[in-house]
Amino acid sequence: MKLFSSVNDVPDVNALVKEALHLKQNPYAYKDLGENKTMALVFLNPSLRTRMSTQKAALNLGMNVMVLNMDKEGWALELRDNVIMNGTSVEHIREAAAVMGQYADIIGVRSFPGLKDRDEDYGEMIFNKFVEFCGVPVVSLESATRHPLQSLADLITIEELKTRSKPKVVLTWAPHIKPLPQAVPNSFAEWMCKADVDFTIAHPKGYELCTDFTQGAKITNNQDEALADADFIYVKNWSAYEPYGQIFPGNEDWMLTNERLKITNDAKVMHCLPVRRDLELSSEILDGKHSIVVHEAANRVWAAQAVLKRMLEANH
Ligand code: AN0
Ligand code: CP
Repeated sequence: MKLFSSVNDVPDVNALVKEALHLKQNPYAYKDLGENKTMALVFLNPSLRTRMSTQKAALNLGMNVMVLNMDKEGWALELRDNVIMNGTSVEHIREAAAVMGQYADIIGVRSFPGLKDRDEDYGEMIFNKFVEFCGVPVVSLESATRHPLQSLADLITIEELKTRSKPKVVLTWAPHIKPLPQAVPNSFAEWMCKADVDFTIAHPKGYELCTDFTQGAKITNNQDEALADADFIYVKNWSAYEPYGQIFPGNEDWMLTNERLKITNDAKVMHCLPVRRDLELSSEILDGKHSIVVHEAANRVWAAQAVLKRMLEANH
C-alpha cells in the first residue's frame, strides 16, 4: 500500500480489520519491520487522537517519528501555482513536500477543508499536492473530505463489539455551534457501505451528504425511525454540502439522550471525539454504560498500525 486516503485504497477491508485485531493482541510482533525507518506526521490543524495514536502505532513497529505542527511552527505554505509569492505565504508546497520526502519514509498529513470553496475542498488540493510532490507513501490523518484512519478504527470497534452477525449501524447528525467538515461522516459512510452491516443515515433536512459516499445507505430525516433496533449509533455533527459549509438554526433536539436509546437494541454509542458535552452528545450518555467512545479512540492505534505495517511491507 503506497497511499491510504480512502476505503478505495484498501484491496481487502476485512483482511485489514483482522490484521488490526491481531496487532491489538500482539502489539510488538513486528517491531523490526520499521527499524531505521522514519515517519513524519504533518499537521495543518489541531489533533489529539490522530497525533498520539499514529505516533504510538509507528513506535510499536520500531519506526522513528517526527511531528511537525505546520500550522503553528512551519512556514506559511503557498498552495497555488503560477502566483507571485509577494503576500503572506513564505514557502511553496512543491518545495516543502519534496523536502519532507527526503527526511521521511512515510508521511502522514492532516489538512481540514476551508468550507468555502466546495470544488477546491472536494478536489483535495492540499492532500493531493503532498502526495504529488513528496515522493514517498502518504497516509491521510484527515483530509478535506475523508478521515480513513478514524473510519477503519470505527469498523474495527464494530467488528469487535457486535452481538449479531449483521448489526444495524446508524450515523446520526448532532447539533453544534460551528460549521464542521463532512470528512468524518463521508468517510464513515463509505466504509460502512462496504462493510457487512445494515446501515442508516439520519439527519435533518438540509444536511444531505454528497451521494458519492452514501451509495447503498438508507437515508432518513426521522431520527427515531433510524434508531429503532439499532446496535451501534455513530453521533457526529457536519455542515451542509449544499449550500456548502452552511449551518441552519434549530435542530437542538437531535442531541441523543438516554430516553432516545430506549427504542434501540441496547445500542452502543460512538463518536470520533472531540465532542462538546450537552451540545452534541449528552453527559448522561457519555458517562453511562452505552458509550464506547474511549474504546473507539483506543482502537485508533491498531488501525494506524495495520496501515503502517502494510506500507512498510510494500516498501521492503
Ligand atoms: C473535526 C471534524 O469534525 O472534522 C475533527 C474530528 C476528528 N472536529 C472539529 O473540528 C471539532
Ligand atoms: N478523532 C480524531 O481524529 O481526533 P483528533 O482530531 O484529536 O486527532
